[in-house]
Amino acid sequence: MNTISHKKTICPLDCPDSCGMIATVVDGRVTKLQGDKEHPYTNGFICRKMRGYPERVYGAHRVLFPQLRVGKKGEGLFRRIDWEEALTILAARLHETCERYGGESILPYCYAGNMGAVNRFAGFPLFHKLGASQLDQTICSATAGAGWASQCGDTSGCPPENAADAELIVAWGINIKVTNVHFWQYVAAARKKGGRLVVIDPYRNETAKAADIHFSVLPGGDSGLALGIMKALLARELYDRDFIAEKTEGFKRLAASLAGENWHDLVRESGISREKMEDLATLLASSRRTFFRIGIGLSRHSRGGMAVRTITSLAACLGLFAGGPGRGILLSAGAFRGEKAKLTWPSLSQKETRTVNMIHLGHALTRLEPPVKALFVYNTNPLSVNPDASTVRRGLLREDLFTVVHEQVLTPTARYADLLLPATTFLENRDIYTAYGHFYLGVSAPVIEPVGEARSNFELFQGLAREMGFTDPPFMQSCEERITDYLENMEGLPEGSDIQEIMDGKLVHSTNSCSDGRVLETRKRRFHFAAEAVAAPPVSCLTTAGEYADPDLLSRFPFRLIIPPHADLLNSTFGERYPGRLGEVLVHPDDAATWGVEDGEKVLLQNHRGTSSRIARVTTETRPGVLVAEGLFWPTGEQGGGINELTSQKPSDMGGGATFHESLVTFAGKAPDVSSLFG
Ligand SMILES: Nc1nc2c(c(=O)[nH]1)N[C@H]1C(S)=C(S)[C@@H](COP(=O)(O)OP(=O)(O)OC[C@H]3O[C@@H](n4cnc5c(=O)[nH]c(N)nc54)[C@H](O)[C@@H]3O)O[C@H]1N2
Ligand SMILES: Nc1nc2c(c(=O)[nH]1)N[C@H]1C(S)=C(S)[C@@H](COP(=O)(O)OP(=O)(O)OC[C@H]3O[C@@H](n4cnc5c(=O)[nH]c(N)nc54)[C@H](O)[C@@H]3O)O[C@H]1N2
Ligand code: SF4
Ligand SMILES: [Mo]
Repeated sequence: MNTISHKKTICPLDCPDSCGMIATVVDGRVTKLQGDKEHPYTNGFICRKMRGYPERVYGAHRVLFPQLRVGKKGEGLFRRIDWEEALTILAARLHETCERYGGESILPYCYAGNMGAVNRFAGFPLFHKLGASQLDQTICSATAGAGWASQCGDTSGCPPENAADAELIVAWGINIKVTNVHFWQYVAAARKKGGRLVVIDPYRNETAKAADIHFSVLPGGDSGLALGIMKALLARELYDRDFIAEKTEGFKRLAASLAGENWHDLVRESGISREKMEDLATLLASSRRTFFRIGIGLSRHSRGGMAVRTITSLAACLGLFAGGPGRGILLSAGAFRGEKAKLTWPSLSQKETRTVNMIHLGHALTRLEPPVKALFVYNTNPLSVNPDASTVRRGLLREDLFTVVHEQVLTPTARYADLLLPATTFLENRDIYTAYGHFYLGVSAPVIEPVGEARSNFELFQGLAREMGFTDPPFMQSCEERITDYLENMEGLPEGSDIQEIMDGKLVHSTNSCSDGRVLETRKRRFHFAAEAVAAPPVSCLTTAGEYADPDLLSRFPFRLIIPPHADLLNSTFGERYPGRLGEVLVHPDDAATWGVEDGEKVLLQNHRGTSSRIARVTTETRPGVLVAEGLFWPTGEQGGGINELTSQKPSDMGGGATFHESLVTFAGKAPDVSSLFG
């Protein structure tokens, strides 16, 4: 007789939806994952990526035991060792590296493969103790977060549920149907009542295809667009006077600055005509209930922080921060705030050490002085997700670099490991999850025993610290203790919350929610149109377009390339399902005709940083001059590198985030046909 059970768990992936799930376990093996019907936001549904997760847990790509490299770097050939030997080698190597080159020669590199708060930050205490280089985790939301904070302080977003009563939902730089699928239920509910969906995005993505109106803004053009809309609102005095008077500061400065912006520049930079901007202003002003759902995608530009600043300023002009039914603004929930130090333990460090911006990994591994001698990668796949991947690859090839990778599957990065360690999946470990797209928090317990010899990030680092002889209290904590400690005094937890109940799996909704109009009532009570204390320039305005404004590069590489997520991948996770797949690049028919690109043809995209192959899809879904390559697939070497070989280490305007959607490229081996110019 089989033993069958159904256990609750939470999706750990870096996705705003953080779904509640039910795992079916048969004889100790997970056979099925389904959406939890009792989780109000998940509503019984999960995406197709995660429905297939059990195959990943037991699949051929899984790293099952510790291994030492036997082949050349990058070849992916290893021999099996046991954990005892692995920890002995690792502890000795880290001690030796510290002694010979100093703690800063160790670079930890991690991100959000697992969003659980404990496992995500599990290495920080040990690296503080070792005096290692610190990692500035900028790769995703740092720019958008800095843009938001400069205008709105630490105010939370509005709950997505508000959108169900909206007359107008604006999806601004977010592909809801791909990256935030559960939000669609509120769009559908609003539309049932006559509401409309506006999408602002450079290409006709899945969400734009399903929208009522699509504004095809130029990549990096949102500040131009939002400024134009505000200019039109102000000219006709169509703004929320009461809200502006009661809840904001600096409006006059914004008005004066807007008067100085000229329409010609705003139209050129946004790619949207003045008439369309005025129409959109009228539409927004006439809607009593508007909800802005803002994505992170629009911030991956040289003007990314400014894009968020101008859009939040527009939202403030419309009074959306007042919240209420059908009204609101959501970029990132910010629903719960625990003390991060209880996860990372900076008090363990004995001196200040250098900080490396993670998007500069290529530089750090090839040029940084004093050099990085040991790289410890966990919870991330930098060779696929980091900008300027060819420089990262050069770094990983260094013979004098000792690379440790703790992974679930043999990723492109894992192939370069000197020491490869097996990691558990979320089904095999405990953790606590908040979400950036909704307002619930939950703790999940292991659903199955670890597969093979896998160990969680937490277990790995606790074991390694003890192997290295460290007995400070944080290294002696159990996972339960760390979670309980983190939950104490967490902002957003309802008063009188029973921590034990949460530990046992009770789902909690945040009290930071603004559905009753309290959005600006956290610490900093007002919206600041003029943010001089924290950001320059102080008021929203048109700033430089970075690489897209570089005449030298534009002459050689005339296409703007954006690289948004793919529905079948989560960043680079699940790449193992599509070995060698190139992915597509969307090319407008006019460009295809001029450059002689055929639909279905394999094209080599190229710039001064690298090359990457894609299959051309000729379509009006994109604008002329703009190429769209969805997804971070795992192509093999001969086909050119992954798509991030084309992106740059240049940081955005705020927060040190990446400029993933700002690469100029050309088609290698092709030239434009200009014969029509000569009649
Ligand atoms: N299926 C799937 N879901 C995911 C992910 C995934 O890889 N796959 N990734 C997850 C992660 S880590 C994150 S951070 C989120 C990110 O999800 P989003 O917040 O949605 O951000 P992006 O996906 O980068 O881009 C969203 C949209 O922004 C558009 N865009 C690019 N440049 C501009 C611009 O200048 N202006 C405007 N208006 N739009 C622009 C892109 O074309 C894209 O359609 O999604 C998460 N969810
Ligand atoms: N061109 C371009 N590049 C991008 C983006 C883009 O839009 N365009 N998006 C960027 C964004 S938003 C982000 S957030 C980053 C994401 O970058 P990453 O955080 O690297 O995300 P993933 O590609 O999902 O890789 C996570 C890896 O962690 C592993 N993993 C999962 N759980 C665990 C665990 O518990 N322990 C250990 N040790 N490993 C685990 C997974 O197997 C997976 O290989 O990529 C960025 N890169
Ligand atoms: S990836 Fe997102 S939508 Fe899919 S199950 Fe996880 S949280 Fe839900
Ligand atoms: Mo992200």
